[in-house]
Amino acid sequence: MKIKKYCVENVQEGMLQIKKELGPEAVIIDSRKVREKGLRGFFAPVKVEITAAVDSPPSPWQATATRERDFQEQKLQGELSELKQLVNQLVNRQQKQNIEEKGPFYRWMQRLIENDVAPALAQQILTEIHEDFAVENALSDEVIELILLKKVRERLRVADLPDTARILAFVGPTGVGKTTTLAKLAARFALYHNKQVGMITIDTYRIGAVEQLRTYADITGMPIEVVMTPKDMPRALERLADRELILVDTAGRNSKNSMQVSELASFMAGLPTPEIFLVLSATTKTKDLYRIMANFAKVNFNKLIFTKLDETDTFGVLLNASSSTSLPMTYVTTGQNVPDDLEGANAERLAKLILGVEQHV
Ligand SMILES: Nc1nc2c(ncn2[C@@H]2O[C@H](COP(=O)(O)OP(=O)(O)O)[C@@H](O)[C@H]2O)c(=O)[nH]1
Ligand SMILES: [Mg+2]
Repeated sequence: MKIKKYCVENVQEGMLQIKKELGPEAVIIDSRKVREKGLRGFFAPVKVEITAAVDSPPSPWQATATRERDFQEQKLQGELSELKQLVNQLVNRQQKQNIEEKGPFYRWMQRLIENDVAPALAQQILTEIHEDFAVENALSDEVIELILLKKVRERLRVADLPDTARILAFVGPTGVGKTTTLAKLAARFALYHNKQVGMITIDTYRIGAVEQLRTYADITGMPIEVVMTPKDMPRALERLADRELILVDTAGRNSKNSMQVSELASFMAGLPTPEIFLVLSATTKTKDLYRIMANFAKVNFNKLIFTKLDETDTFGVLLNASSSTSLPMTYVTTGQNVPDDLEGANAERLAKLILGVEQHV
């Protein structure tokens, strides 16, 4: 940097001089009024002292280095902004793709799946809503919830027991609550509907299980017949000819054992126009549930009962079962108490449980 002082008559004159000597880049860094020293100065007009500065001109090699640095910097800036643009494009495309993949009803899909509704079924329900009602944004959460409830309700097949039903048989995996449910229904029909109820048990594999129902029959004074082979069935039915309602208990068959299921089917074939309930637990995994339903198909069950609703917080399996078969659900059970913990299947209430709108059984 070059610094120079000028003592001039006035600022304009100074500026001209500075520009001429130091060039147009020069800047004034200070200016003040001064008098010449001595008596002469006292009478002479006041002068102006101006300090001006200018950057010394760069050496040729420095100038080249600076140009090179500027060029590199510019290049880098260019590359950076190109990269930024590219990243933005990628992010936008990814976001768009996510929305397309997940769909506008994604969080409702999550809610259904969290409640154990089979993903394919959840997708199907939401696609229907999407087709009917355009986009999610147009609908409030309350409205979407109502539409979902309606869709779930429609898919849940429920039906009362037909008035004509006389023989009710209970089949299903071991320990789901067949005997308990039978006892609940027997007590209800006898107590609340004044029906003459009889029982048949073909629970020939587990002696204890026969005893379970026999004890119950003894307490209630209901007649019970134990059937050992399909051939014995007509005789048992004959002995219960005066009964308005006959409930048939079966041994918990391992549905993976197809011979046992075939045997069960031959017992069922001996029953005149029976209502055959496949009893399933609400705690069953969906995959197992599909397998159980397929394996018991031979038995020709025509209604479903879900037990142990009190033992789970998610109820999607009820919907999965109901929509994978055209068969209706008739009862659900909600605890071990005989005869209290049993309800007629109510689509409205079950839909609320399945969606998690209602938490408790
Ligand atoms: N928590 C609960 N337990 C149940 C329900 N239904 C049956 N149980 C219990 O499940 C167990 C097996 O029941 P049981 O009727 O013997 O099953 P089965 O082998 O299918 O005849 C027993 O301890 C029952 O008290 C229900 O709805 N909720
Ligand atoms: Mg049993």
